[in-house]
Amino acid sequence: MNTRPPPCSDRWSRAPQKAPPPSRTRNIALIKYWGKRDERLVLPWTSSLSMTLDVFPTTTRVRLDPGAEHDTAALNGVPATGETLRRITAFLELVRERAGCDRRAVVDTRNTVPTGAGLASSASGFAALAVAAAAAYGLALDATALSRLARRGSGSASRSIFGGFAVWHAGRGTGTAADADLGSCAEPVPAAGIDPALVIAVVSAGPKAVSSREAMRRTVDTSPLYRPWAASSRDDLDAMRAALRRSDLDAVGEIAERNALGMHATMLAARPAVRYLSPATVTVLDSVLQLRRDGISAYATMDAGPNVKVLCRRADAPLVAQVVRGAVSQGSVLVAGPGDGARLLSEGA
Ligand code: 2P0
Repeated sequence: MNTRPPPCSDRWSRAPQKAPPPSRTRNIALIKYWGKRDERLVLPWTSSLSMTLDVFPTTTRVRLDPGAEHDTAALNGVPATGETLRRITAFLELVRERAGCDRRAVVDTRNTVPTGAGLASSASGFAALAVAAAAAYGLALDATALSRLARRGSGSASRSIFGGFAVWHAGRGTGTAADADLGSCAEPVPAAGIDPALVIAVVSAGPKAVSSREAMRRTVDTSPLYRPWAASSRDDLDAMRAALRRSDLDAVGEIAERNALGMHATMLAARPAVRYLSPATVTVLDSVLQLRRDGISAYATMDAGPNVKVLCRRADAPLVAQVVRGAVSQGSVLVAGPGDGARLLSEGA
């Protein structure tokens, strides 16, 4: 068996996919990932399920630099430093180990969404970096292997390798053995029968006070509500998959909303509490309740930030967006649909 790694390459690579249409790697979880059982390997306590979006693309270029002693990275043209650069370098180390190549890399990432505002920028960032870095270092990885690799950068990135709906399996155990074979990775979930939209209310585009990584750690370590939520989240996932199979958007939305509210309850019960939701969040949640009272299927989900994503039928999205816009005094509202997973762009695309 030939176990030699593929040769280093100096070519540029970019992820994801060809444009137009733009690359689409951001995902919003309908069953949340919240809490790791193994921090180093980014193994979660529970499985999660998300929809990859057709908005906010991330485009990442990776070039190997034979003369460089360190990796360098720029986010929207600004050199990365501190924890951001450390995470990128740690991720590139994984790729170098697998490729048997120690050349340093130059990473250039362009995000079209505010970083750190609870709109899942690390998911798209590490999914794009996984695809681009694997190509630059000459690693031929299938989607499952890319998902496992992306997970090591940021858990939710494992789901962004796939388009549409994807489930990230928690897997079992801890340590390197737990990551053997298929381990913890995402796979697509067929959901052809529903035509969903997510109306995204950006009530604050500022960076969050507590990183999701720190907030998860604190929740797992101190919240008395964490274990009950994790147990109910496993049931929610089964119910969600069944709802997607029968194309039942109302059930999908109800399960997503209760799962997200439960996740935020676990954080509120952490010591000290983590509270991402703001008064503006609650105002949008009220407008979603009113939509339902008026007979419109609309369901909310929130991540590690105050912004609200409202799941509805695509046909109802203009009305839902109008109502949500009325509830958002400052900020913006946009409509997303299901998008493609992370892919390589051809140079010049
Ligand atoms: C999710 N979030 O499922 C959940 C819901 C936020 C709330 O995944 O520590 O940036 O890098 O694995 O992936 C945000 O967490 O965390 C996240 P790390 P990540 O989308």
